[in-house]
Amino acid sequence: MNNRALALSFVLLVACGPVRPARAPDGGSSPDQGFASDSGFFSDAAREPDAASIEDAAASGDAGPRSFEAELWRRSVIYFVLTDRFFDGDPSNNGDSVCFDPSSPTLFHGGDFKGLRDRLDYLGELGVDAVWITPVSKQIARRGNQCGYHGYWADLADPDDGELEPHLGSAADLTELVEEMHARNMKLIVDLVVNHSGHTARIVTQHPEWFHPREGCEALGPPDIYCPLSSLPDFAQEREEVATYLDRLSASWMSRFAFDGIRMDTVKHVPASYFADRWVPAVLGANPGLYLVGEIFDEGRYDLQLTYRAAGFHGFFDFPLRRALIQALAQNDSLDPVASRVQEAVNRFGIEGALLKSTFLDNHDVPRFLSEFPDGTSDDVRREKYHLALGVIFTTPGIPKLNYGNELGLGGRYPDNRRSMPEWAFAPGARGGAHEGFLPDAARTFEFTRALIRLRRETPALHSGGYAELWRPNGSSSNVYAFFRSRGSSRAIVAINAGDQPAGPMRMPLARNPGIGSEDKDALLGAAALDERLAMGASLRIEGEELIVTLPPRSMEIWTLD
Ligand SMILES: [Ca+2]
Ligand SMILES: [Ca+2]
Repeated sequence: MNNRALALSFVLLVACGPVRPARAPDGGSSPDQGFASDSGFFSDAAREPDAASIEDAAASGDAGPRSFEAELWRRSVIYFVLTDRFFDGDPSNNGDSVCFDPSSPTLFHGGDFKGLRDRLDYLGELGVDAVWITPVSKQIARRGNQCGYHGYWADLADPDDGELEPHLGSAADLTELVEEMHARNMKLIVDLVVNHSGHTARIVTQHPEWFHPREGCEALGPPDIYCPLSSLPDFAQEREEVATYLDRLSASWMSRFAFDGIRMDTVKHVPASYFADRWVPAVLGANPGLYLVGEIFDEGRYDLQLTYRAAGFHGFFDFPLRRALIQALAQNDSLDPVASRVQEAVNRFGIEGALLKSTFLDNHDVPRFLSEFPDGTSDDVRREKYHLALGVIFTTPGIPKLNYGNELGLGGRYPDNRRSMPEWAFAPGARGGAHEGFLPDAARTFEFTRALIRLRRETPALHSGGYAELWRPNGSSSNVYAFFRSRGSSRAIVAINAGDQPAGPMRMPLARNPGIGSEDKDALLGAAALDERLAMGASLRIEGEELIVTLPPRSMEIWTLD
């Protein structure tokens, strides 16, 4: 295991209130138009998710590669790649200077399917086993100073021509990528968009009536759904011919390429009924084994996630937990909101549902986590707290998702949050020292991330276990959060001290914790010792019917028993 002992320093962070993110222009938006988040549509139709019915439907459907395997996905760690910004494996597809300029943040940089395939060894070294790539559809022509390097401006046509974005490579390149990943037991998640097309897509001219009007869209229903997002042509999924077109287009991608999952863009801007009645059956009909994970950019609550889970998605990126982690760890606040979000997700999705949501720190639509710290925060403190945030996403219920560069301590706000992966990243000997925009000595963060990935993979309690809170700050001066997880005979205790002072000894009730089953209690109370997995200087012993825990400042520990 990783034996990193964090340096103890006592620099006090400047407390800073939570800041609402200005969503980076992605997903198709242009830089002068931010996303409206958290607004609008609220459904009281939320009900307990029914993952079993999806599996049953898949199992009884037409022959497909395989049915959905929850266990396979729970064990996974997802790595997100903005394909154009990862690695240029084929300069011959870079095209001319109209859209290609690695010095411009809004044009193509050259990354492609072949480049990702060339760098799978790197992902293997890190230990991730699933990759989410940005959309692969052909993009519209240059618009102002921008081209669709991000993939969210599809140049769709009727009939669908299924064209791939040439900068990313050919169909053969994509097939080779999928095959190589499968040969390495890796899974590929592709990004799809059914909310909108690119601004000047051919289909907009062919069928103007297939899109919601810009004027008067509010009268049609919730503006989040019926009004164009950042002025992008907004599909009217309520029209039969539009639904049919989008169903076929999506199913066609699944039939042509052996993708393992779909990341659906801008979910909350599309009616849940469209996903439930049309889209989910269409894509699962093409491949019943798909993991369906959606983007619901709502940091304030889980209500929409419940609504869309009921429509057939397996999971969503956990934006509320991400916001709580920024508050608690980047902005020196209490861990209480983190504990609250984790518990809330377990309560509302059920543990099986919570295990299939995706935990993460940042993505291409938001500032990178490391840019959320107050100015003047030392690199050591940023690293320590950032490692704690990574620790939370790898140990609380959910599938961790890394954003390319997270594992090297990459910071940045738009457009720098989408900068290209540097070539030194791929050379283990070059990761030390100082690199502009990254935490100093990126190798330390790489090794810590790698250790978390390995520990999670070999510990069923962490990837597939139940959850019981042991401790939260509850307004006290000790900023400590601790929890217990178990799956069969695999058991783990995780404790985090986000405070700048040592914590403990803290006496955490074990025997009278109502969330822990009697078998687990007996196993813990009868254990001679637990295995300390991170070696960060903490201690744990079981005395009477309590856990006695001490933690150094800004540290965490994972103890296991099996
Ligand atoms: Ca290229
Ligand atoms: Ca819409």
